[in-house]
Amino acid sequence: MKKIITLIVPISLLMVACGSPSTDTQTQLETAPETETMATEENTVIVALVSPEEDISMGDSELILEVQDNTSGEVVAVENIEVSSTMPMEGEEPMISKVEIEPTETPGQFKVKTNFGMAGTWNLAATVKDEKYQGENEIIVEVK
Ligand SMILES: [Cu+2]
Repeated sequence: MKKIITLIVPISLLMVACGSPSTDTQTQLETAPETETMATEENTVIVALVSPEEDISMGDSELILEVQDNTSGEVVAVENIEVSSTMPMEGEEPMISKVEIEPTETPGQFKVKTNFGMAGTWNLAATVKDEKYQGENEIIVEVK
């Protein structure tokens, strides 16, 4: 009889021990993500290609990129963006093109000069580092 009792007691202790921490985790999950989402959505921007709207040809190219609020799509007047222009190549190093960026008269819009040396898919990797706004995205360009 004594043996059976000692076996039952440790099991019920284990069940109690497993039960209480999981309720703690649940309350933490309910509060934490809410504040995180609010903080990032307010400050996240993307860089979008606004011109040219038509096909882009091989060779020297002049593009207009615009920094936009990730939620509303409105132009955000940041002062600087970084852009790299690369083409992934099968079995080789990616092709990398020189990129020149100048601000335009419209705040939040930038003139980007690059050279697409080959027809196909190019990636423009854009980064915004601003005191208030942050964003990083890729613009895929199909060069004809
Ligand atoms: Cu290539």
